[in-house]
Amino acid sequence: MKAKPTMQARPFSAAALFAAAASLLSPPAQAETYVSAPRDWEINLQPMVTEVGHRIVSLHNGLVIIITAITVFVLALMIYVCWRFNEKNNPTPSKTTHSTVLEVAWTVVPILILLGIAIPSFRLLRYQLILPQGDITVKATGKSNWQWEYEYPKEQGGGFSYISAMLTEDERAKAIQSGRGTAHELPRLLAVDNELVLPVNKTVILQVTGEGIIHNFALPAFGLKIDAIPGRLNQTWFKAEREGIYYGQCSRLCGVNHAFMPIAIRIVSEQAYAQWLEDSKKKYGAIDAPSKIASAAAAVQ
Ligand SMILES: [Cu+2]
Repeated sequence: MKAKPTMQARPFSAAALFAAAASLLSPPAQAETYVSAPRDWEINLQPMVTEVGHRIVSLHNGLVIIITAITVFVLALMIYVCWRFNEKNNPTPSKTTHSTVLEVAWTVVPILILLGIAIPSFRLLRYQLILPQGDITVKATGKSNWQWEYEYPKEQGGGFSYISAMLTEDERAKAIQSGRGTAHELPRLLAVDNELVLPVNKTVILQVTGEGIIHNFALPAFGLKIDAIPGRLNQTWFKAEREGIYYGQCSRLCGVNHAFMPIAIRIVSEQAYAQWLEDSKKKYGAIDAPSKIASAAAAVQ
């Protein structure tokens, strides 16, 4: 499946023209990278790449069917009542004030509908909230200066942490020019300087916390959304099925730069991940001190 463009340039936008020109000048990327980000005119959920995401989509689709059926039923009922019981068609109105059968029915039927929604909904929550055995643990901290910090534990070949910040217009233009990625791969207001890099088809345990203010780590294509609360360690998990760049954003109103703290996760092959770990240890300066990441088992209990 080929990736579709996620952000289409608005006509006559100088920045977009510049970005397009820059992408033409940049050396061609080795292979097209799948990019998951909001698209123009998108009305549905983003294509999902995790099991939790697939389940969210099927629950969502089921709910749309139920909502549509209820709306059509109520509308049809109202139209029928307006026509059948108006003064012309029904000159002598009935004096009925109670109908036990009807009252029981309109109580029991909604209860059954709600139960039908609640059961799959709680099943999905359970699947989402009970952490499986993880292959990799990483920690994301929402900082008080509206940036994310990612930490890789030493026990898994990491032992470093780094800050991930949104690229400004200038930085983005430079990144495109330097061939780091195309305009499509580095969307405006979503591309960051240092992405969270993780391997494909591995269960990742993600620990999320905040520093100073409450943020929220949300990644639509993973069906992932979890609060980053100071003094609290939240945990969630995902297993991405496809390599690519996945964009999300802080989803808790957290202050002046709330709109400018995107989340970028790059899912790569296992070999590329091992290589990235090695390079990053040099780049970010691995420390020998024990990792600040709590062991998953300790945090669960
Ligand atoms: Cu935030």
